[in-house]
Amino acid sequence: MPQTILITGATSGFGESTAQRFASEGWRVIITGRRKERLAVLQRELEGLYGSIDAHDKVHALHFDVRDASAVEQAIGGLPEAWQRIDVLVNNAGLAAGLDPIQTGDTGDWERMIDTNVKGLLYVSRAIIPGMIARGKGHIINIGSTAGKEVYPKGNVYCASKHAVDALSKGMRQDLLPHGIKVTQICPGLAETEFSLVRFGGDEAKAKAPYAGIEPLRGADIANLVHFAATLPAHVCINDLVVTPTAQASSMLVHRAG
Ligand code: NDP
Ligand code: 8X3
Repeated sequence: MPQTILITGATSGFGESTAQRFASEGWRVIITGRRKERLAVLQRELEGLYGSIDAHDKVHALHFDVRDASAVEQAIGGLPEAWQRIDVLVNNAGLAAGLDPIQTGDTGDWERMIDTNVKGLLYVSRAIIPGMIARGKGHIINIGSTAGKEVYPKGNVYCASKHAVDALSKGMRQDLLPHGIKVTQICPGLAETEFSLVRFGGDEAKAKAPYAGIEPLRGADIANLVHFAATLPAHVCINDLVVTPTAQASSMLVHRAG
């Protein structure tokens, strides 16, 4: 029986690339996100990767907002029996909203980031962990950030939310230790996805600026690392993995061409 992976935020960026990577390796993939249309398109695309007549059993789409605790519970609790055994959970859904000094930050942006990046990750994990405990096996892969390792100017609340992911990854590893569940955190630096477009409210010029003059990370780079971490022998667990473009030494130290 192939293994099953559930990926939050599979409608773009790291999550979409991770779904493509695991589907192309024959895993059963549960894709989730808020954008229903994109989920439907991705589901069809992924089903095409299996090249077999039973592709319809290989991809399952769940449509929910990770900020809505009862929607999370209903979606995951209501999974058909054949999809309830989740071997790997990738807590990837997340965002930055705005880049403002603390004194002028938008409180709505703060709530979106904390509710998605911290509370959403908790709700999804809470819904999936009991099944992993019952089976004595599982792997949780949290997508943190270099912003969870150091704070940069105007990054305040986004950085705080990713520092929370760092703490929760450690806390999960401690609490789940007796249950044989692996917990890995992957912390990327600058990566060109829809992340900056979301952060800057759709302003394309502002969204391109962080990646100017460098070769940023791409979704496929992170998907490779998720796959690597998820396919190590049972006795080996990567705890924490920080990955940046070669042109980046820290949040504020980036070597740009030109
Ligand atoms: P994208 O914007 O490309 O993807 C974000 C994904 O999260 C989308 O699929 C989106 O789906 C989903 N998402 C956002 N909010 C919600 C929500 N409330 N409920 C459900 N799904 C949600 O960005 P990335 O791929 O770059 O980001 C993925 C993760 O990686 C985030 O946690 C981000 O903080 C982190 N990260 C990103 C880095 C970067 O430089 N790009 C670097 C380090 C970490 P939908 O809108 O359909 O719901
Ligand atoms: C995303 C990396 O540096 O844009 O988490 O905050 S950064």
